[in-house]
Amino acid sequence: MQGDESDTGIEPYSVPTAPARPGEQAVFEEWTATPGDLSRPDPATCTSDDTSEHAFGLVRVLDDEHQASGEWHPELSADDLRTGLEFMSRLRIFDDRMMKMQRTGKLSFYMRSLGEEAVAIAQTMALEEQDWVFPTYRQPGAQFVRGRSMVSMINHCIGNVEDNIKGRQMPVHYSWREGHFISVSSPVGTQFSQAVGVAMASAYKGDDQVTITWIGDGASAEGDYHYALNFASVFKPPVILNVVNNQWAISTHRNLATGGSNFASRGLAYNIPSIRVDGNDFLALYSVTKWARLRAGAGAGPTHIEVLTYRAAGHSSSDDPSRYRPEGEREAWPGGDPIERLKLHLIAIGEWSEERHSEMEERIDNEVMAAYKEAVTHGDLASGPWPPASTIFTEVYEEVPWHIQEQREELGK
Ligand SMILES: Cc1ncc(C[n+]2csc(CCOP(=O)(O)OP(=O)(O)O)c2C)c(N)n1
Ligand SMILES: [Mg+2]
Repeated sequence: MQGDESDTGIEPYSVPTAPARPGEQAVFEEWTATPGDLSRPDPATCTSDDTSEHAFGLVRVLDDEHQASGEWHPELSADDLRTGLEFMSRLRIFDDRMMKMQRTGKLSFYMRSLGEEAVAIAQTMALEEQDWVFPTYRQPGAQFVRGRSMVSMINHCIGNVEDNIKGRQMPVHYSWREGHFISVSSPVGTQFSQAVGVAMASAYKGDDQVTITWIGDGASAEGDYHYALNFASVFKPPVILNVVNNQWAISTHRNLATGGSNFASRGLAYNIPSIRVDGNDFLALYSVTKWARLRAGAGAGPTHIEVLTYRAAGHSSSDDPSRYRPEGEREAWPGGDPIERLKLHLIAIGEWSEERHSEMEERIDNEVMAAYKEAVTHGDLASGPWPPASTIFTEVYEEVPWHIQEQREELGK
């Protein structure tokens, strides 16, 4: 859609729209990138210029026949690949069950990672345990990698007495100190600049702690993204900055955030090595993140990554994507499905089977149901018990401000 033309014939503004809406044919640009197209530069000495092809291209390891090749092949063991497959399946099955709980009134709200499971799982697996994780609501999967129990996650989603953050956050806005998993922020984008600040602190203190953070394509249109890139560019802290381009920001198409250009290449303008990666290719995503971790650990500074993927589900339990997306878009996505692709790769190299996969799914589903049953022994949404009302006022301020104190006295808690 174009704005009114002035007398000079110059269009004063343009408002990009989605390429297809309901009732139209789902369209995606064809992917021409194949594994082996792009070299893997030395992480310690790589400059931003060395990554110009990586920022406009696409790092892939898995091909259409589910074989892995190219310089970015991470050479993970079959055990590690099976672990990744299990974590991704766990996240999908957990999400599926929790969404059903939400639909039957047992949870107030829910957000799934459907189609994007590789993002948090592969990328967190590529880190060290001590590294800081600054997620959005679309990376709860990092907690599975770090060993958080499903019972503890469900306690949070229900907001019962065992919720580790005592009902102070919306469901799925997890916070987990033991896993270095920083509280998910409802105002989108804030975590990006905070992550750079924490990475600057790590560098200052000389810790071997790298920070990883993610932002959505939509949220990358906010100032926080640019502040973060500028500070990262100037101070070169050990940080991994990911833009998860899943094509949609609720009902807004990703081209409204970029005007149609790509996300990865924006990092080049900030002199930060920048790479675009197939976000549904577990091996490519692991490999690129490991490379960024090596750079950060070697004192070579930040890496900017565009994770190219597709949000297969609605934005949240409050959303109905059939109102704004064409039918069949998920099937038309050139990157396929991350779980299916890793499963077929493992089968292709003789390390997995459909039978083992079904058994694993059944085992996980039973675990999720058992975890839910255990969680509700600590209280459910409808009848509690919930954290005491006094916790509205505690554990936030070292010294409680007078107006908060006044409100507490008014409530009598
Ligand atoms: C500062 C701010 N503006 C708007 C919102 C409402 N909101 C929540 S999520 C969202 C879309 C974000 O899309 P994107 O960044 O692409 O992430 P995705 O949901 O696709 O992972 C919006 C507009 C918000 N939470 N915070
Ligand atoms: Mg998005």
